[in-house]
Amino acid sequence: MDTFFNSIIQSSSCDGEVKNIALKVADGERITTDEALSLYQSAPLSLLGMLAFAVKERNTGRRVFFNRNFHIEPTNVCVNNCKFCSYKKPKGDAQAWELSLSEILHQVERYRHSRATECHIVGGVHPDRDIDYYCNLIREVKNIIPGIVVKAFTAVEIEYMVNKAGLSLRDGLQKLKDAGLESIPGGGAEIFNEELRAKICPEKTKSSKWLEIHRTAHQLGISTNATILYGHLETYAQRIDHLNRLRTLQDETHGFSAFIPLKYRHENNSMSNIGEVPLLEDLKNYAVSRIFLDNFPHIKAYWVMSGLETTRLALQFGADDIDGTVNDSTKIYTMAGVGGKPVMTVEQIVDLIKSENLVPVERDTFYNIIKEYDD
Ligand code: V47
Ligand code: SF4
Repeated sequence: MDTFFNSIIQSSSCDGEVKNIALKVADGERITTDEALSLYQSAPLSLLGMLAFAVKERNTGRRVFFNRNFHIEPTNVCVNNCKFCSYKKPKGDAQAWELSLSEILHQVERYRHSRATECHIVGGVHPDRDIDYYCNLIREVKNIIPGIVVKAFTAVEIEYMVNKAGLSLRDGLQKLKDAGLESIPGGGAEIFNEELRAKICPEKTKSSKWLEIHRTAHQLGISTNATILYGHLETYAQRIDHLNRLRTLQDETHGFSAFIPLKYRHENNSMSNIGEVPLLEDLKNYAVSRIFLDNFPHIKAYWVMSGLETTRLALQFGADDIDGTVNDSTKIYTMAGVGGKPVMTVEQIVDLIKSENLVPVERDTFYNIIKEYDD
């Protein structure tokens, strides 16, 4: 560890316990769950930022990754009733949609010549669709844009379609893989603590099943992401428990690419009364996630969810990825009250990253480098 860094830690005003944890982090040592709790509870934000940025720099230097992607949301009709969800609507509701295959493919056509490398497909758990429908959808997307990576379906959608087909998890995932599924997004993780999960999303895939789905995907060579939904009723200890279950699985499989903290957005859902946590919590959460998840290659600040100003700051607090160009067909966050259009050009992304004195790097889904903007 560099002596300058060491002297900043020694001279910081925090207590001895936090100083010792900071020295451990600076030395590249793994921290325990109790130490992560101390960081949440007692570490000054400036120290957390410095440590998280140092960890990020050790992993990926001054690079910040993004990709050219677009989202498809086939439906917002869903068999579940998550209390934080502003997106799900009952069949027939004026705000419900159930796109037909040809409507979806019409959307995909718009990106035929866009140089997009990833098609992200996620939606509600529709009661009438099945695994054959989704396998066909993947094949058709790849027919229109050969070579595009289809990153699709949260563990929640996968559990439902695999059960409906009467397949084992392994066989269901293999079938999706054979159809062209190469990556699974991180949604549906929410918060693993069973008691709280039962309160905020009672019907959803159980925590152990979410982890099993990702474990099996990793075993089959399908890369995945992981998320946490934070800023609602959870405690710091429950956040750390969530991170710890992910870190433990990652030690076993090494199949996660990125961890994505998702801040609970409060408009138009049945938990609206609890409001949203302040920016300070977002930054703390990025920093502790970067420090604790020492085996996760990337921490993503999903700009569509966090907004551009928080995304900028997140890059100074350990995040090294901001997702991609996206497009206005994603509605999860606009319906939950996040303003602005969820679409950025590559130029805007590059400018945003450069304005933080960092180096924009266009990547594919698997973090292979496509172009480094280091001029
Ligand atoms: O699982 C739903 C979240 C997730 C709200 O893997 C909410 O690259 C906040 O997982 N406030 C789906 N969050 C989105 C997701 C995702 C997004 C972008 C990239 C990737 C990736 C994954 O959205 C759900 C849930 O946790 N969510 N409602 C809300 N009101
Ligand atoms: Fe359905 Fe997903 Fe909304 Fe839950 S968060 S109700 S699973 S669409």
